[in-house]
Amino acid sequence: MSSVAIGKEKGFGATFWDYLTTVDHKKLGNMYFFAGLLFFAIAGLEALMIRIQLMVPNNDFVSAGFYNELLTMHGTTMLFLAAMPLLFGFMNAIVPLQIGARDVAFPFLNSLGFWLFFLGAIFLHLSFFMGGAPDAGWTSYASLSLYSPGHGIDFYVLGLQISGAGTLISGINFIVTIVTMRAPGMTFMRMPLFTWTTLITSALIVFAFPALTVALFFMLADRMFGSNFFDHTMGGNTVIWEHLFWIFGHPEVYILILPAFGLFSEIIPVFARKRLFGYSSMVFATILIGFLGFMVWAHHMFTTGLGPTANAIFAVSTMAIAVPTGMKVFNWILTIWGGSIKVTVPMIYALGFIPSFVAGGVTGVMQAVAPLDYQLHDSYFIVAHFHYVIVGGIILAIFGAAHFYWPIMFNRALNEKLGFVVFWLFFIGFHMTFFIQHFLGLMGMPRRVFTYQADQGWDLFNFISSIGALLMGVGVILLVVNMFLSIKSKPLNTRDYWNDGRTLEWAIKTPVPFYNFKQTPLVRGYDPYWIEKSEGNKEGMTFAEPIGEIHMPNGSILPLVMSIGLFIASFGALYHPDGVSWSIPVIILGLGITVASMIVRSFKDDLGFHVSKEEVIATEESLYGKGGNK
Ligand code: HEM
Ligand SMILES: [Cu+2]
Repeated sequence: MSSVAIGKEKGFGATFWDYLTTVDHKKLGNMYFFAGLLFFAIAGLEALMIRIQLMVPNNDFVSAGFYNELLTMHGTTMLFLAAMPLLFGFMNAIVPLQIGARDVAFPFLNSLGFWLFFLGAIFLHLSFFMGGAPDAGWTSYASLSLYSPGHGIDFYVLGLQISGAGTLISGINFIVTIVTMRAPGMTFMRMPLFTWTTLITSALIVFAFPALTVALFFMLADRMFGSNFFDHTMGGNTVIWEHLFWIFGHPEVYILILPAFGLFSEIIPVFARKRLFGYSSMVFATILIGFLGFMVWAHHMFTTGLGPTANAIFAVSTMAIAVPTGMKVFNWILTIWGGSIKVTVPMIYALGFIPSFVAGGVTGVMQAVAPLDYQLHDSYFIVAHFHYVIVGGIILAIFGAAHFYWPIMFNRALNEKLGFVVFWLFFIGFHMTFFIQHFLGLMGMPRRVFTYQADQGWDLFNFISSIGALLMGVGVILLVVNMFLSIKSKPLNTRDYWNDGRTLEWAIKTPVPFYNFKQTPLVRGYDPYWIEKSEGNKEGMTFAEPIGEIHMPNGSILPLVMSIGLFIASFGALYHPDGVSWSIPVIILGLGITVASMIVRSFKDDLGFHVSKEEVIATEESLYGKGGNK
């Protein structure tokens, strides 16, 4: 058995090499979380710079060109490199525990998915230091991005291709994990909602990301090899980019919001101390949202001239999504209704989420009315809308879930008092920043402008909006302080930290051993841990097998090496059109490294390692003392 096992599983205790070679879903979950947090901080800083620039009219805090780069990188980073990895952090850390598994189906691929995401993100951010970041908006419409000078857009195309491949791999991994690795008795209609939303989200990833991959390849070919997919002067069609982008782009927002919904469906029953209301309808609503999410993309293109018939169809399909979403909102409210509410930090995020998200959802239905959208399109009303659903939905879920799952992920707790301070700073700041933007939009302020003339009625509202953004910034800084303070805090070494856990992840004593469960649990119903607790079962679990030998995968450096190869090759591709002599050798070197490590992997007879019964007992005692995980 490798030395990684006994005694090293103490939250932050692993070595740097362990993190470079790990295939353990728990460690990868923590890595996704902190990498996502890093890019959230960077994109948050970009948002603050945007708001400082717009704080007063005719401002020159940043130039027009740099503003376009800030705006583009803020949106792109927040969606692809912050919100998604943060959610992948929770999916990796929690879903295998929720279904009673020892890891995901493809641990090696899981590591590859992480490193492709991370190196793709680094590649994109190097653009700031190598001639300028992409500047055509996160949507990178071809009518602008095709002709954008410099390599900014090429960094966007190649960076998102690499990180997108990582996301696709993760999506496939979670589908196979959830379908094939559930513990005995964990039928689909006994799965926790976070597992369900992870499954549907992964299916959306598998169907949506290929559209983006194809669009990015067309953009690459047009910019680097002179093809004309989107160049209308050469017979191409710039609207095709918009269709391809939004066939991916709208499902992308559900790829983000569904796991957030899932997190709140875990948090609310625990602190209402009541079973989730309408479980089956919640599952049905999740599937329906996922399905309808693919039928609405052209609501981003009502003003593109698709014609009244197409607009009407997409208007109706967009409004239809409000029905299953509304079902979820009522189920959360009815779960709280009549419950004995414990207002902890995770719960106050849930209580803040419901009205905030509904406000964002309602303006979404307004914009679905195509004639009204002619008025609102590309105005600050739109900016306000999507920040209400994104920040009011996804970010509040991520912050609440950080408090909720920190005990399981790091065997420590975040400070509750500081947690409430962060919530109110961020919550008040959020509404101050974006509520007023609805009115800026109704008063005609367009989005994506780096400044504006004075005395158009926009001055005060922009000032208030910027103050709100600063408040959010202070809130996020204090949240990060809380996280780092927890490192120094006393390890919890406990089970069911919130005392009212209902699902399997709360049945394991922290720190969670590298093999998760010493014996595979037997699931006897929905909310399995709650069932065991209510029957007074001290172990917290009924086991499907006696204690015995466990098989686990070995770590490997190869996923990182494979990703580094693609990272290197991308530089060659990026500068090839400039006619530099070193581009082809660099492409060959990079692809060579990737292919070579794939060959090494396929020939290396790595069947993992065995953990004997004695070693399992020894690990339990080393983690929890005599008597182990009781
Ligand atoms: C945390 C505080 C945030 C602030 C203060 C903020 C502020 C802004 C502002 C002012 C704009 C509009 C700029 C313009 O049109 O000229 C913008 C655009 C955008 N934001 Fe945020 N934002 C925040 C968080 C987020 C989050 C969490 C996400 C997504 C996860 C996000 C995604 C976007 C996107 C996609 C755009 C559109 C960019 C474009 O037009 O290409 N923002 N943000
Ligand atoms: Cu949409």
